[in-house]
Amino acid sequence: MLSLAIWFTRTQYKIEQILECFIVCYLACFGDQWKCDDQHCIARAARCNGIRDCPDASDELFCNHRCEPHEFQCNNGRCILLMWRCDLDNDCGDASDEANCGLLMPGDVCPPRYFTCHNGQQCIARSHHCNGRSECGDGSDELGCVAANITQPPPISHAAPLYSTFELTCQANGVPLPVIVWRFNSRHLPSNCVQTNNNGRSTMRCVNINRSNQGTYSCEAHNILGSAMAQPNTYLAIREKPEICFPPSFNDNADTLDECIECFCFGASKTCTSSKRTKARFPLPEDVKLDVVSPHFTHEPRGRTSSLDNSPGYSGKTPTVVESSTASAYYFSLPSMYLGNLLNSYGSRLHYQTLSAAPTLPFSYPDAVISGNNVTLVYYATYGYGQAVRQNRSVPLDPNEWYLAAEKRITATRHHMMVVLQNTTRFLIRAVPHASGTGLALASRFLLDTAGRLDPASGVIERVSSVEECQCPRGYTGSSCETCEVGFHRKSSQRFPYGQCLPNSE
Ligand SMILES: [Ca+2]
Ligand SMILES: [Ca+2]
Ligand SMILES: [Ca+2]
Repeated sequence: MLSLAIWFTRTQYKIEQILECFIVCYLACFGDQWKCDDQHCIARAARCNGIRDCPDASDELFCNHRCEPHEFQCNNGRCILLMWRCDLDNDCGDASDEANCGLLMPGDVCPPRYFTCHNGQQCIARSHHCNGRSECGDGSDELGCVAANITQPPPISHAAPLYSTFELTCQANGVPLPVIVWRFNSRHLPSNCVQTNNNGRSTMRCVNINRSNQGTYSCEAHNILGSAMAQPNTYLAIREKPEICFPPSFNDNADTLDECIECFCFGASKTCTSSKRTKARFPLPEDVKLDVVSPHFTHEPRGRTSSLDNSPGYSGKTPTVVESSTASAYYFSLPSMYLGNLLNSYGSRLHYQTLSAAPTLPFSYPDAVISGNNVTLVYYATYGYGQAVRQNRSVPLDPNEWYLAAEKRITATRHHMMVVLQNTTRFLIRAVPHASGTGLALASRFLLDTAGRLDPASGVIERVSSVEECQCPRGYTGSSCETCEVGFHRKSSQRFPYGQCLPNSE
């Protein structure tokens, strides 16, 4: 049973609707016309044309004025706060802020523009919700009032190709539900961008973007108790190159189809794009102790029986391996920081320096070894070790430059590299003899490039386009769907060589 007060409000609303229809249907101007303040109709094109067309000249009022993004432009040209729209107060003067406020839907207790008191017995004007005075009999219109605040800001940066669609989302909280507004370079959004709001979540979408869309997009939330600006703002960089690769392949950096990389996604998806994350560099702290190992290779020129020797740990100061290095190959074993899931470094490089290396090496041992998931890959540098005090070296995590350790002549594939990087258990860098002839040349200043978060201070917008970002089905997570969600487990089968994430109940 509806209370008498609500029945009265709803009946009043219906009479208003009929009245409004009467006005719209019989008294309003036609669609291509504009209504003067004195109710005359003039051609829409005559508004703000510099000529007085309305008897009261209202068509030439507020002409060079555009309201701010967080304001509503009344039909009479005035600007009022957007949050004042549809709150049952005539803020515009011509009541245009109270028109087109939606319809009473099935299930609604109170009509649009009203706040429903919690007891369900009363409707009050929305302008009275959280206004500091109690209008609901139960005081519920002043309960739980919270100033607008941003709960999920848009990302700090985004790069999108010319003529593509660019989308951002921003989420806000507050009671009353805040109005969310987007700005571009602190002003109105460009004409090819629109925003849609749904229950505190706002999506801003720009279609067919061009060079003038490059700049800063910001999100702000307003309600009667306060306003909040999202931090950070999003900087959109327009990439001039057109898109070449489409699922099931990707690579924002490709110039030709040959450079497209297949979506791997560990067999769970065929839809992926280049990672939207920007390049980060992870340095290895200089005080980290590197172990020295001497692994056995199946194709080693002179067979060694042990797979790993018992070399003492490397202190990072004085080389402790003093035997002649001509009979075997020694390697610095990278610590756990550079092991585990390295998928975000696919296609990137590991940089380091060698100090005072001996110029020549007797055997063609690999310069780097990487293992994971029972696959071992080896890398041979195309340049030798110089005698310089410091020589910059790097190892690319690009499969085309690696071989299968078990079969020296077989080049690694994307499959091999992805499987290794999913859970890297060993990453070795060749330790070469010191120029003095005793001990090993130190390796230092390790840096691993990866798709990480952007350092806000650097302002660098470079992206790691070789890393995939897959659209994973339910149950999968990770940029390459490489892990199962909580509540799921991985099960291998002939049809799913990388395993399938199944609910724990199955
Ligand atoms: Ca005019
Ligand atoms: Ca109003
Ligand atoms: Ca109130």
